[in-house]
Amino acid sequence: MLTLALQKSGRLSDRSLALLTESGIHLENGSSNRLKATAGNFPLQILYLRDDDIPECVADGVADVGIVGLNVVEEKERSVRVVEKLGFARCRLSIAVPRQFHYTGLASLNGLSIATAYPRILRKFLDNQHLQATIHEISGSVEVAPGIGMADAIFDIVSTGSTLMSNGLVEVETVMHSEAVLVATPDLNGDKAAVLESLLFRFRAVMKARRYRYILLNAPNEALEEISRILPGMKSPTIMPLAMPGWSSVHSVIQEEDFWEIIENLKAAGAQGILVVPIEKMIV
Ligand code: PRT
Ligand code: ZN
Repeated sequence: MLTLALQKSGRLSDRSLALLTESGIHLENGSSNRLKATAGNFPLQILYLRDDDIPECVADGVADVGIVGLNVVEEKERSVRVVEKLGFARCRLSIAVPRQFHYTGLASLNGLSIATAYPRILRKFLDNQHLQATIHEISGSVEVAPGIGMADAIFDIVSTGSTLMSNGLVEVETVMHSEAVLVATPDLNGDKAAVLESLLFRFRAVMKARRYRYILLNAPNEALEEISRILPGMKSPTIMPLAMPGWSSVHSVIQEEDFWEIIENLKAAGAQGILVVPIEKMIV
């Protein structure tokens, strides 16, 4: 049995649970005020914790693995192994200054006081850049610190940037990029390591499928060569004759990020009746 620590409630919770569900893992005794749950059909137990406690619990072996933001892993400096990036809760940790501040580059940070809930990550950055700034550690609402005269600048999580903007702040340096990651105790034993491998296999199949789409289209036979060039597929596209002479149906797999460009090229090459559908799992 493997023990997985998840955030109890917050920005990581829904997506972490969705990843389990899409991986075919169903949790029992999942009532709302829960501390623990077990999976009915997979050797997995869930511990629900605050995200800040997850690196320590995994490092101490209270949980074997956990899902937490990379920013929290780096800040806590516990001995855990990052096993996989999970592609959600993406954000960056940046330094921001008031709009009226005349920022001309890193040297402008010398002598400032910077408010943050991530003092260790900020300290490392300042030391690496040989900058002298004072770190003012606060735990919440960091973005209000310059407005109330508590600090000159802030170092905080940015996603869309709208929190900074509504507080009259401008992002001037991005220090790190973060996303949810799967972390593990460094020395998992044989049985637990095997369960982790099988969990990872499922997570990877789900994550890969999310990045791809299945595409079906009809095309005149003379366009097939060009269309096969546009649609490489996992090996090569599947081509089947239609009942109508001179026409074929083409099936393939495309990356979501290339979607619009590919569709335009396909139409220009003569494709018709294009259907694009999600893929549930993808094992290559
Ligand atoms: O209660 P618990 O301690 O478990 O949760 P928490 O309140 O500490 O964390 P939570 O749930 O807010 O965030 C969990 C993780 O989500 C973070 O550690 C990040 O890894 C990730 N994440 C992704 C974010 C954001 N995006 C985000 N936008 N965490 C926080 N924010 C906040 C940020 O602090 C700022 O106030 O959103 C604001 C900025 O957002 P924009 O869109 O206005 O730029
Ligand atoms: Zn937290």
